[in-house]
Amino acid sequence: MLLAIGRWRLFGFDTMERVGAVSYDSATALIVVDVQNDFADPKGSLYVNSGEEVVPVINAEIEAAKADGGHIFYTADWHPESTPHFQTDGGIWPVHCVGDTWGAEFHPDLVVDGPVIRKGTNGEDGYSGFTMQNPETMETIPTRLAELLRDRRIERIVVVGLATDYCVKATALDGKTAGFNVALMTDAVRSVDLTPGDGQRALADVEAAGVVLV
Ligand code: VGL
Ligand code: ZN
Repeated sequence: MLLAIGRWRLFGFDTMERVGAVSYDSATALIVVDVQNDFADPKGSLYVNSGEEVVPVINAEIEAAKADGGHIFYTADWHPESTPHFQTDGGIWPVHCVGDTWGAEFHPDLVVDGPVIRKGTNGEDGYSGFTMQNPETMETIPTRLAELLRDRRIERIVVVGLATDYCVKATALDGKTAGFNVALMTDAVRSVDLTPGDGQRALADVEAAGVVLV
């Protein structure tokens, strides 16, 4: 296990450290990545093993963030019916999170209370909550997330959700690139594991990039 308990000081919480846990304040945001039915419900088309287990863990973080004046943002995978992201159009994924369908809805038990950033509404592709790619030109297009965070003077982000090896990883890495301090809660993520070990490798990759594992 890649649990890094007690390393929170690295993340810039010198005065409010809680060992192995996150403290929130007005400069800190929880980023809840893609906790949607297609990933988090066993009936979902791209069900992430044990995906539903993150919901109560994330709800507890949402309550902690709210209690301490932190911010909460949500991302949602939001695809058109046809996209190069899907196997049906040459991609690698089963059809999932098609906009305005049950699969794209947040898990019914997730507490949703904050801005939602939908990725791919204009047919863009990509995993990160911060950036998307135009599938034809491969041009990188920012989402609204970095701007919304900077508008609120947020310096630190805590990334949780689905899936560790795709959207969680990409969001954490892009958060670092955008200049935020980034933490990832390892008990609040689950992985697709197309190849066994992908989730663990993703955690090692983000840690190597300076993301603090909590
Ligand atoms: C994701 C695969 C395809 C994710 C999205 O949210 O991690 N994974 N689309
Ligand atoms: Zn997707």
